Amino acid sequence: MVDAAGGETVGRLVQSINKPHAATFFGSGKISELKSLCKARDADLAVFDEELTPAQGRNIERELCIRVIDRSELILDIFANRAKTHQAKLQVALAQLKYKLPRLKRMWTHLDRIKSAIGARGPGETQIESDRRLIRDKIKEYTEKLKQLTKIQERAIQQRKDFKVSLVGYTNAGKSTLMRRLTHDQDVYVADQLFATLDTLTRKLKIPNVGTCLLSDTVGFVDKLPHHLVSSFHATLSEAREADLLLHVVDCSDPLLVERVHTVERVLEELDCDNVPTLIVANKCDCEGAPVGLAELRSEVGDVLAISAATGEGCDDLLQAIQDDMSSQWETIELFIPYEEGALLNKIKLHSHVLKETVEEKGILFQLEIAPNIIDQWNLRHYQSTESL
Ligand SMILES: Nc1nc2c(ncn2[C@@H]2O[C@H](COP(=O)(O)OP(=O)(O)OP(=O)(O)O)[C@@H](O)[C@H]2O)c(=O)[nH]1
Ligand SMILES: [Mg+2]
Repeated sequence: MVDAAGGETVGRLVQSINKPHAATFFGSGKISELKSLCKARDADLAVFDEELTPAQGRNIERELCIRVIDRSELILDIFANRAKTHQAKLQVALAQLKYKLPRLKRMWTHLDRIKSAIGARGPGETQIESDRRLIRDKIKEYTEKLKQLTKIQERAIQQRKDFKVSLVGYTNAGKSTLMRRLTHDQDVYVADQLFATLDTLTRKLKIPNVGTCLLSDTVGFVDKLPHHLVSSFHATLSEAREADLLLHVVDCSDPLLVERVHTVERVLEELDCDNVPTLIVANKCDCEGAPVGLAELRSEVGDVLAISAATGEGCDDLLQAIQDDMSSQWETIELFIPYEEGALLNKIKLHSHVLKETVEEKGILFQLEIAPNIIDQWNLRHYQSTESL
């Protein structure tokens, strides 16, 4: 993950501990070992793959004499670098401010030293207070802005009449590649990097026999995603929350795929998306380790759809599954369409399952199954037969 932030890993130290040391996370022996390693490899930065408390960060930094960051800060940094749109930037900035607030003291430790030298509560203290106030004001402002954006976005999504499908999943699982494959849109950004996609992208997708749906590609999740970031991304993930169907894309060549699936499920729950019908799509079936992963996934979550977004294998079955899901939500309705509405007659036949067709003097009486969104879109209630079902 350090590479994703533009850094180069020069050394690694692992220790399994049941309970982290309250003051320095690792015990003093391990911290000395880490200090020597940092010196020997001339490291500029130490990254902890866990969240450190503000005090731990401060203490370790004092011991190592180099900058120390934790997993959350690293993830926030990657997100900050990738954010392109106003909304994504605002979301990351908000998460960074919330992260920073309890850690401000650490940034003022140099003033602490001066303070002790002159023996008084120096300017550092007041500066921290005013910085804290400034950050709190900004957090309030950004939260308000994001709330507005979320509202606008949710309203816009709810107004879309089409069936909505969202791609969700762990970062690098192949969501954007699948989006590209299904929509034939070469502009979808695909990359072998963490968090390649930060902004939701929505495209129309034709589904044979049942009309169009809206397919959205969303930001990928990761283990121990900073909590502030998850809450900030509420707006970006409106698409997933408002979806009629979620496609949970899993990289079945990933040895940690079962953990990844649970991570994604946990984040979806946090984002109130856990009530949306979900289909697990096992991607990267063309890869070497895929059969083992696929078997493991099946024993964990039951039957899944195996595909390869790269080669296209299984994608027709996926379209069929979307089609089945769309049509399972169809409504049975009886409509009387007069002959003068010839164009509508043809359109209806094309986008519904006609159960019964009775030719009458002035038009045709249909009993059919059709998507609720099409009924609204074409104002079909207007043609509903009085004896309708
Ligand atoms: N072999 C193989 N590679 C794939 C497949 N699907 C995607 N990839 C590769 O996996 C990497 C990640 O693909 P993306 O589509 O960017 O993944 P993503 O899920 O959108 O990732 P984020 O946007 O970071 O969440 C890229 O290098 C893709 O080329 C597949 O079916 N088979
Ligand atoms: Mg992507």
